[in-house]
Amino acid sequence: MTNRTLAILKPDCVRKELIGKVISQIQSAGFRILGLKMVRLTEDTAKGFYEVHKERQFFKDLISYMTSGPCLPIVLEKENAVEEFRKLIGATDPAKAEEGTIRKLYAENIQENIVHGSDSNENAMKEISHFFSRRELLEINGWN
Ligand code: 3AN
Repeated sequence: MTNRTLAILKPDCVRKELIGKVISQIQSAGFRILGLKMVRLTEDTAKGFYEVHKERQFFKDLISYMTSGPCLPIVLEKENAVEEFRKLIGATDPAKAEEGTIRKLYAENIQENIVHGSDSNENAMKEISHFFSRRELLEINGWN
């Protein structure tokens, strides 16, 4: 089934000037870009986005990293987008990620891991709506 996922090129991706390389790899893997913007997360947005991790000991560090600079939320479409995108980015910990994956190629460590990908269709829909209104996606490519 064709579906959507939310990618975020995280602040380390922007700082390391890897935006072009990572987007190129995403497009070469057959994902279609339905929406893309550059934003600076506020503390509240970052906390809302990562709410599932709020009890974890790394939560505070995660929020300060994700608010440390601009990032790029991107709405992607493909057959089995969620699963396929997680394959393309590799494991959360780059040391455990497969060769050729985005995190294996570019990520520093388990926290500064370059890119986010939704982990289920349900979360993808929620995460997309954190950053993109239906109206704006409808305006640019007829998708709502
Ligand atoms: P993924 O991004 O692979 O879905 P999650 O959802 O478990 O991984 O974690 C969300 C983010 O939290 C990760 N991308 C990473 O930045 C950070 N993170 C996850 N686990 C750790 C950890 N053990 N130590 C530090 N940061 C972590």
